[in-house]
Amino acid sequence: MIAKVADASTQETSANAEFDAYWMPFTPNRYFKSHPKLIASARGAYYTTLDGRRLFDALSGMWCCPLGHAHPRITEALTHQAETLDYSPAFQIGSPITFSFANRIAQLAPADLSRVFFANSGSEAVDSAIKIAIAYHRARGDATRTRLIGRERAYHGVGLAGLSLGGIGPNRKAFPSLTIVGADHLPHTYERSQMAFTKGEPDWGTHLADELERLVTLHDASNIAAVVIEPMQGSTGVIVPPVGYLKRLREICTKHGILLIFDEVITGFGRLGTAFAAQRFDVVPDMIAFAKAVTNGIVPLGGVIVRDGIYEALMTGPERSIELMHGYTYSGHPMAAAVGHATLDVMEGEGLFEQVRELEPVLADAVHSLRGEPGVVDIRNIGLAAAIDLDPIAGQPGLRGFKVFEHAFDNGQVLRLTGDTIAMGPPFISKPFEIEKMIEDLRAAIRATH
Ligand code: PXG
Repeated sequence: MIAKVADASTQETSANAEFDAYWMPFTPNRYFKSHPKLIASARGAYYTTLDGRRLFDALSGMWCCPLGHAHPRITEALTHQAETLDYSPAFQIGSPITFSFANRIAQLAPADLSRVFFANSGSEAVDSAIKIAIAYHRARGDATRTRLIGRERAYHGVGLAGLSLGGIGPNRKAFPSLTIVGADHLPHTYERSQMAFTKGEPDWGTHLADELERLVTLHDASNIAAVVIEPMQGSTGVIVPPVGYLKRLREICTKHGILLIFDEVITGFGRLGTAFAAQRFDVVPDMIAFAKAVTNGIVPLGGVIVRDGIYEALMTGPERSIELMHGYTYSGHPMAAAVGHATLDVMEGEGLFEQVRELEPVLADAVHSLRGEPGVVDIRNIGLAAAIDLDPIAGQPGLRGFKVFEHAFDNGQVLRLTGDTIAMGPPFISKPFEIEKMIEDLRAAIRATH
């Protein structure tokens, strides 16, 4: 089929051959290709569309660009590294920049989480953490510990392990045979009747951590390798953990010898005002999976930070034998390490974790001022993350959220949509007035689409 080829500088094409080949991820492809939303460039906290409109980046890319776009320090690091060492093999050979970057991440991590395994995405980070957990138990003679515990409403990426642990029904629906046998799920902690419009951590729901005891009784601790948890559930709309919930999970895991893995792909590197959510909630997990903001989203990078004892337990066998049969062509990519260094230079040099803490009440006050707007049924926030739930249009779940998202896109900002939930995670470099404007523009979108 020869589709109509239109001028790409306008967004008025309905069917456009240019769009045929690219199968877009997590996107309604047919709708997009007749209603394209195209970004031409980005600088600071703003995108520019092909037709020249400026849009506020209300989700920091996809939670991954907290320093904004085209940061000169990052651009410089990228250019310099490309000219110095653009790639070197990841297995059996290393480059100093990867080692120094791992050291730096380890320094930011809590307690004795001091070993860093690199991957390229959040999905791979989760896969890697799970393989390390299972290998660790096996190395200690606990080879039956292979079962995994995730949570309803969780998102751990799209790898087979993350899919199995994840708790988002529609993501799993088409792939029942691909989910790992043995992953069970804790209940999620969201109960609107108990916590609607809570600022920060809800008081209700701590008891839901005790459901882990029930799963331990069901499966037996001797079969369970790890519990994998997003400290704050991001993708399903900023579900903030109940007060004390994560501490309780930690206690139960410790009691039963189960590893606790925090998936900090969204919360890692400052989103909650501390390097990791582990520090904000004062809970030390056994591993932290990270990605996204570690390189400000500019070069793909993910990884796992592992407690020293786990690494040590795996350092066995003959000196020249590989201790963990796992890794990626791009593990520890020098370009990613260079950009990661630059990202941390900026985060540390400009005190951006503190800045997030200063902006948190600005976002909280602004977003909670939407209470009472038509169809707003809940508002949640923590750190520089917030979400609102909209009452669905009868019989058409998701349509209301989509309309708000599109209205916002046409009127100055890129929000995040999941169903009838709108999420925001503005860049750390945002000014208070920009956060307030983001909310006022959202208010306008809510009113216009009601
Ligand atoms: N774990 C968590 C907690 C995530 O949020 C992944 C793993 C997977 O990462 P990769 O790099 O494989 O995509 C994620 C990804 C959103 C949104 O708007 C969230 C993600 C991705 C895209 C959009 O909520 N999270």
